[in-house]
Amino acid sequence: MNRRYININNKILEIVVGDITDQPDIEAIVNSANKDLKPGGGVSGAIHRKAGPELYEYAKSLAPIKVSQAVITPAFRLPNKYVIHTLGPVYGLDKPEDKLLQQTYMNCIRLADEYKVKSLAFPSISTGIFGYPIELAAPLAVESIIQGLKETNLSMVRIVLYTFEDYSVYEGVVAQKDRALPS
Ligand code: AR6
Repeated sequence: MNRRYININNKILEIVVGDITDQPDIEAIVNSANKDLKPGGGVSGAIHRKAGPELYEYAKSLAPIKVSQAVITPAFRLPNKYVIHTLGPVYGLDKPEDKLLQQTYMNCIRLADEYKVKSLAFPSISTGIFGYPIELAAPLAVESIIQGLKETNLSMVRIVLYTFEDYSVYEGVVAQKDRALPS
């Protein structure tokens, strides 16, 4: 199994194994960016490669961004309408990292909602180059997204995990939340 969802007030939180740049049924994808919104590596390298050079041309006028801030651009050659660029906390450097990570997710969801986006896909923010241990980041990500779904008009949020190992960490968190939900 590499896909699972839970129902939050008739809205969906879904986790999948995949590539954030290959989510054609989703209106907006989130870029785990650097403060200058440059292509970089990891998720942001993949997003800029697929979107084309127009993305950086457009995004650079919005930089620099602060930790947990979110900004929105068109998605250019990606199969989505928008890219929401955000800056997650660097583990061990930006404090308090748990609050900052939660705010990062919330600011993306609120910005998506302002743009009337109904479906949004996140990568696992800060758990690559920024070094946030995924076991600590996953529950914060899932809790923030559940809160965001409750507070906004979004109807679905997908978390796209790059590896089965990362997916199984999130799967454990989602399974626990599912058991705690009223049936
Ligand atoms: N689709 C989905 N997930 C991915 C993909 C992909 N194509 N590629 C990597 N991941 P990272 P960060 C996973 O490093 O830690 C960048 O250079 C990856 O396995 O992209 O927030 C920026 O420019 C990991 O679990 O983001 C910043 O400088 C997760 O996505 C900095 O890295 C996040 O990995 C941001 O670091």
